[in-house]
Amino acid sequence: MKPDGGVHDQAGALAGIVPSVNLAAEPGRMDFYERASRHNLAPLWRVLHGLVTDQPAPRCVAAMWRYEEIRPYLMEACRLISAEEAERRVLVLENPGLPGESRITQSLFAGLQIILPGEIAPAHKHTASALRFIVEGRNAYTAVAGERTMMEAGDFVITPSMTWHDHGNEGDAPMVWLDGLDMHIVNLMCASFREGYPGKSHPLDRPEGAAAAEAGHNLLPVDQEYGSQTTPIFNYPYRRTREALDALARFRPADAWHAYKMKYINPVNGGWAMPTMSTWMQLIPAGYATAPYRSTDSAVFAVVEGRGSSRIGAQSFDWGPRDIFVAPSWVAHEHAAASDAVIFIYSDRVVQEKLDFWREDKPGA
Ligand code: GTQ
Repeated sequence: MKPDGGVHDQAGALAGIVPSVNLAAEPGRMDFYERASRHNLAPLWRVLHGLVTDQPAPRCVAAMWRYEEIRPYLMEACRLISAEEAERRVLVLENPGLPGESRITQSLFAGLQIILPGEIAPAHKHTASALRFIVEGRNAYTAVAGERTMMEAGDFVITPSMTWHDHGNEGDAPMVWLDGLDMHIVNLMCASFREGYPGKSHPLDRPEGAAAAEAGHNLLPVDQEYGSQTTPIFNYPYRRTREALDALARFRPADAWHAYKMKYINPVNGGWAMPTMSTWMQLIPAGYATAPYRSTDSAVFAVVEGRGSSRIGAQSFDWGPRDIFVAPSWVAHEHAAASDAVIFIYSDRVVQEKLDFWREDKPGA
């Protein structure tokens, strides 16, 4: 709901007027507004409180996509268009509060990408960074900047800004992953570039596993310079993430708000793995329920294992493996796990932190 929604409704023809404006005096000002608008001038006082809101006023709403309901649409898309013709055969997860905008939150994109055996999604590069969170399948690769990584369910794979990337499926079953992209942030700043590669696949010039060897073991090549703000690790495999969470849960008590929630980090600087999207993996043990929590970063949740339910504002969602849901900015949410639940999460928190916007709240704490 808009913070000034009630006033909008009452004002009728004077839509846009906020409580600070004397409604009775407005008709006498209309001629001024009209003449000013011809000089590309507009009165701030009519829109001030809608621009500078008392608190976050997300248009994005809580929503869930059940994998078993949407998977048939992915399969149907495969009968209608090839990965090559589509360039990226993706069904966008559109927030119901933002229809037609290709947004799952106001700042972030989410889509499910499907590649069939033998297909290649051709190489391109763009300013937007992408994360891939693997939902289903194995023996498919993504190639980023001349190095391939094979992907499997639960892996978190990164395509940094302006790196050549193509995807291919060398297995015998469909491969599906969740794409998270920051192009809406890029476009807010009008900073987007894109280029297609003049061939299906960009040449490989590094062996598979090179990035993991250089940066995936808490060691970095001495004297190596890093110019990018994105982690040099481009696949965080599920097996190791799961092991870390398991090991943590064996000796630490669960956090009241997060249970066991670990952030993916860039080993070069200890910060978030990506410059525009924060990413986590969360373990909520069977029977555990988290306390209500809210923060200014709207977040996307992708369930890997387990079943449970989440209350987001006034709504409740029952989820299981491969379901995806979204919690808007500043709307309190809490999760209860029926069985050990593992959930991948991404949001724009890293951007908000850099800009000194980010806030969290633990109601009742
Ligand atoms: O794989 O490069 O879902 O460029 C949207 C835009 C995926 C990709 C998307 C993209 C890609």
